[in-house]
Amino acid sequence: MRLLLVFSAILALSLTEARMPLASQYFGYKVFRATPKDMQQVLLLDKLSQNEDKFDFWTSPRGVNKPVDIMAKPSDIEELKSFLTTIKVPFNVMIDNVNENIRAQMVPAPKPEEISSRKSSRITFTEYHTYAEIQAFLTQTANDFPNIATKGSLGRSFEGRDIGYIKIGAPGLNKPAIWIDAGIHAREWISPATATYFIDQLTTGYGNDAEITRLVDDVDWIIVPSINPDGYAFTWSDDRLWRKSRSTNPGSTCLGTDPNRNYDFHWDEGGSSDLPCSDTYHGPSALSEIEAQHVSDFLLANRNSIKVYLTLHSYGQYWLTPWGYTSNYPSDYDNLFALATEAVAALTAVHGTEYTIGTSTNTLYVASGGSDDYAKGVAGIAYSYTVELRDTGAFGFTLPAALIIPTAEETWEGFKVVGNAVRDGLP
Ligand code: 0X9
Ligand code: ZN
Repeated sequence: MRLLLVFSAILALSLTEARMPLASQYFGYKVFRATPKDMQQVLLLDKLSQNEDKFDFWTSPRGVNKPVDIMAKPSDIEELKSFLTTIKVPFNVMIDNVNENIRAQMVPAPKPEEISSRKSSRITFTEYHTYAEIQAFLTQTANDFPNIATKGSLGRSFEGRDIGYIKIGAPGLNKPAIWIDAGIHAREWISPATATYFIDQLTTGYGNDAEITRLVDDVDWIIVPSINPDGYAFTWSDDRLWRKSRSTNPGSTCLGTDPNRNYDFHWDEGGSSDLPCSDTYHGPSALSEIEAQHVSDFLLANRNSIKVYLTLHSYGQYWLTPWGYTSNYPSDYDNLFALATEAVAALTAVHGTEYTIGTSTNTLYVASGGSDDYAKGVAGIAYSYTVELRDTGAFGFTLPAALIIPTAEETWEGFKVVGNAVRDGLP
């Protein structure tokens, strides 16, 4: 017995050690919440956020009295604190040791060799899953539910990963469709987890739940759980807090473009960076990213059937409408707002989770080149939403796996409202 204990202790130790680079990468990193009190402070924080190497802004400055979450490495903590003190911005510590949260998120921790191959096909919602597991789940779903589910591919990523999608819908002609994508920002892990939950609900509920049966009979659901697979794989293998794609940038050693600044609608018109090392780099040209090209091709090819475009992000609990490139409102904003209000009411009814509804620019900040703006502005999909899932910063990107189910189940109630509205015919 004793020997067994010793043996499992050694095993646990060696597993932790084998994963050391990732497991200890963020040791001692802290996330501070700074709340600017006037416009000058907002601008100073914004300037700091453009110093791309120094601090990782988990959220961007949004305005007076709007909190900004900033991660600092141990050696920069004092500098950040003294900067905030000098410019008189009140702040507090939101996350004391980022590494602790990351470790907790990776339970059970996969062995390094499992990261790219772990292929449990039956997905669970009590832990986060790797890219390989998510793709295997799509294949398995298509096999298990051949009458209503088909797996397809948008194409391959920069590093050659398949961008799998699943179409869930009973056979029928001229059905309206809903598009849901997830994982455009690699570190927002709750997003793919929530998308896979939707796939599970739609398939296992068909024939068992009257509402879901109607939603699958009358609507086609196109769900892409990982539209930035290289970035997502990288968050498992190398850097848990990576945000962008993993493409190379000529003339720079920094990799990646922010895919949500890369779309070809008012591209590079504000809120994106010209610097390849920045987390909001817009890329060398519009649609430079192969992943964004694949999404664009699919949306354009199916623009007549897709009635709603939904893209899952985190965090902040916002249900956002276009536009993100301008503070102007779209002409049909009232329709977008009405549906969002109904969806959020259903979402909030589950656990009391509150969401803010509004246009991206007016609720968050200007950020041009977003996929939501492209879906509406170019593909002509009138109803386009970015949903920023839980939480409001207590865990941020390091949301515990125990919160996958509460998050996904409340969001699903909101998404069913959208599904029913599509079934009924949107205004
Ligand atoms: O900045 C973003 O890309 C999104 N927020 S996140 O914290 N997940 O990065 C918001 C995008 C809103 N849509 C547009 N600006 N088009
Ligand atoms: Zn995001």
